[in-house]
Amino acid sequence: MEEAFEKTLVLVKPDGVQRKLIGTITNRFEERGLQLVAAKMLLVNKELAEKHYQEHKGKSFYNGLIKYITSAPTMAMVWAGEHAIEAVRQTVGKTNPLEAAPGSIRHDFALLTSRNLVHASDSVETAEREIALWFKEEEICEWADHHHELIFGKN
Ligand code: 3AN
Repeated sequence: MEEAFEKTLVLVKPDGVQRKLIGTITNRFEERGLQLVAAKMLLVNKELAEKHYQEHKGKSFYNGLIKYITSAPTMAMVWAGEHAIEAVRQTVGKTNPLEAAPGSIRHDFALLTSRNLVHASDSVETAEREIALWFKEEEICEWADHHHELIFGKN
């Protein structure tokens, strides 16, 4: 596998915030070795919601999705690490919680696609677009992870 230090956007959506799962969800990524480089809580406005979910415009669940993501605060984060995009998607689990692997967040804490707790970028291009949409450059805190060699060391 090619080495790739990546950043990815993660949202704990309103269901995750309301159910007090921010700590549990954040813990999964920290324990796996990923690095938190940005975080903020915000009440998402319609404009941001529509830009974020632009690829779903016109789908049957689109209006409900926009209504939901704007209904209560969301916790937005940027996580970094080698292959962070794939690793985070794996820890989050498949879109439908009933198909998500045991041990993934969506399997362990959710039952429905429409309330699947977390969003995570699905490609390098999407991650770049989404991070730029949610965070200003100065809100990203690059910091040296002293565990780097223990987590990403190569033999
Ligand atoms: P993922 O979040 O796993 O990348 P997407 O991008 O297909 O999945 O969907 C974005 C979000 O839209 C999902 N997290 C979910 O909240 C909602 N969604 C997707 N498909 C459906 C559906 N069939 N019914 C209701 N909500 C859906």
